Amino acid sequence: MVLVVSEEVRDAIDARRPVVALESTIIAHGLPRPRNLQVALELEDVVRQEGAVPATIAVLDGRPHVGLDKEQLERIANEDGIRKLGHRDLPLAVASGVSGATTVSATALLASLGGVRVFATGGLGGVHREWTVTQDESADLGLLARTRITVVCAGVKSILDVPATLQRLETLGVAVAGYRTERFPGFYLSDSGHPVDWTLRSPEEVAGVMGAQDALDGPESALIVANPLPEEEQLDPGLHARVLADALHACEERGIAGQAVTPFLLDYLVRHTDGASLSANLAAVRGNVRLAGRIAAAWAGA
Ligand code: PSU
Ligand code: MN
Repeated sequence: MVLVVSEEVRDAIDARRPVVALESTIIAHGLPRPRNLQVALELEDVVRQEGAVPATIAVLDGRPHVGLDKEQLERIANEDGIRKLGHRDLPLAVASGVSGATTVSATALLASLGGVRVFATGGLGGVHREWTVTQDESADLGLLARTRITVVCAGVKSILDVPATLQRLETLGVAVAGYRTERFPGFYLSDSGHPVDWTLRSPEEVAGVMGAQDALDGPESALIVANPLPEEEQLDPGLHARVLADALHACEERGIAGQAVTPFLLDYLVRHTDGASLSANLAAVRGNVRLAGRIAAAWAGA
């Protein structure tokens, strides 16, 4: 088995204690140094405060890890040349012995292989604007259509075409529920402007849906729990609209494509909002990680 599950995570899974998977792309490619390491440690702490075990996921020297120690987290945060790995990159990274941070798609796959059912992130990837020209749709969506995992997120990144992404999730058969909201969250914004069909109001209700997924035994698809950040912590919507328009323009002008698009846009927003988008991003991730801890606890008790 190439997968390395840390002893703490393995013990928790064996004893049916709560575990929350965390992605590493946000650490290596989504946040500036040295803030990224502080955040990585803080997120693990939030999971622990909820009585769950954190399992940050990454590939180190060709070995996929579920659960990192402090030294390993430091490598992901500070080493140069840490690649960005979607799920399709995993065999290539393993065979060539490289180190990389995992996106939502690779994290969800490794978490599920390691026996972890609950996963927290900031915002999912999805269908990019200009999709008709670039065909850029994050591999996150296809993987979530094939993986039985519960993902707590603040919706999909607002740099995307949100209604097209919601449509793709419907087509792919991925369950989506708002957490205590009838509106689909907008990542940096509490409300993307689009409704959700289902609303769940407690960790126990989420665990109930997870149980129903297993009982129905349909396709191995995910459950997306869309958790909005509180309105008082969101990015100013006017500022968001203005800077995002500039960011998309700059991206096109510089001919940025493929895997580089998402990190470029997120970084552009941080730099042109005086860090306000970073605060909103972190607030969203923190809230998602906390909720994921509670859901994992409810699931372990179910
Ligand atoms: N959410 C964040 N920051 C990030 C990402 C999500 O707050 O950096 C990452 C996730 O790992 C997600 C990836 O899976 O961006 C999507 O990239 P792409 O569009 O290239 O699939
Ligand atoms: Mn992409």
